[in-house]
Amino acid sequence: MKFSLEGRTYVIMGVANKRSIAWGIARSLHDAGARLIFTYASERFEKSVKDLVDSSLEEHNSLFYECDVTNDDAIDQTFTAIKNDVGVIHGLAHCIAFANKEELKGEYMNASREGFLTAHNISAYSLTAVAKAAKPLMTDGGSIVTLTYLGGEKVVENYNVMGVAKASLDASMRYLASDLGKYNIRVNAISAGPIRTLSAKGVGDFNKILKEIEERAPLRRPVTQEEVGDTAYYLMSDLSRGVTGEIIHVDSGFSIIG
Ligand code: NDP
Ligand code: KAL
Repeated sequence: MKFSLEGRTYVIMGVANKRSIAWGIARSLHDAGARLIFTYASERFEKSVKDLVDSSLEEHNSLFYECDVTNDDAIDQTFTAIKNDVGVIHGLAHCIAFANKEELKGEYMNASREGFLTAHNISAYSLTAVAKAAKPLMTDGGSIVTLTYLGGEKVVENYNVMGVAKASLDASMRYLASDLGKYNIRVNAISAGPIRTLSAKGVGDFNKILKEIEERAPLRRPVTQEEVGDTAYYLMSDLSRGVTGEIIHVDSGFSIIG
């Protein structure tokens, strides 16, 4: 039996489909009894997210809001609507990243100014923007969790501008943890190993990356959305009440191998 999250409400940002890491987090929090609020980038994803939730989560009382994180007004409107509809939230999962496809191959040096700014805007600044908007709703304290990748700490082929954006995301997470700790709001990141999601599709040679995990990671296998979901559950629950500003690697141990 899980440590119960009954009576608690969590915002999940970044469910695209059933393969999304955000969906692994949603299921884990739902299993622990939490109420969930889903946000998606545009109206065109509303039906697919609602259908997925309705068909997969038993006895849910989830709410749904559109929120394009590049738009400050949209962020304000979303969190104002959530405040009006539920009042208090206890945590937020930020599972959002984007870079233009052409930036995700070849040499980092060729990054364009526009591509660099797009990746940083959506993948890094958005955490700060949503943390600021969510803070007034976390009156009982809270836990903010973001998703990062090893490519922000070490050079990983093809990850390029997204690696630089993840380094910015990691630093943003630590500065936010420092700012928000006095309100009993914790901020942490999960560094996930490679998982085949819509974002991972068509970028780099994913099979080659997974093969290296199978050969070299201590656990000799890739991680799953469920495993990342359960670590997010730990970070959202009081089990992790003394943990903030931390990156937890859920990657079969790959990051320790030189
Ligand atoms: P998904 O493709 O399932 O999710 C990416 C999400 O980002 C989508 O839901 C997409 O929303 C959302 N998004 C993109 N742009 C915007 C925007 N402007 N406003 C709001 N939402 C936006 O991929 P993952 O589950 O793999 O990615 C989730 C997180 O996990 C990312 O931060 C990623 O970097 C990280 N990660 C992934 C790993 C992997 O191997 N898959 C490894 C380590 C980290 P929409 O579909 O509505 O456009
Ligand atoms: C080294 C790895 C191999 C892949 C290289 C780069 C991966 C970058 C991730 C980034 C989030 C992918 C994109 O932005 C894809 C985008 O250009 C096109 N896709 C889309 O627009 C789809 C439809 C939407 C849903 O995607 C988004 N993101 O909105 C990294 C691997 C091993 C690990 C991964 C995949 C890490 C990660 O950060 O996702």
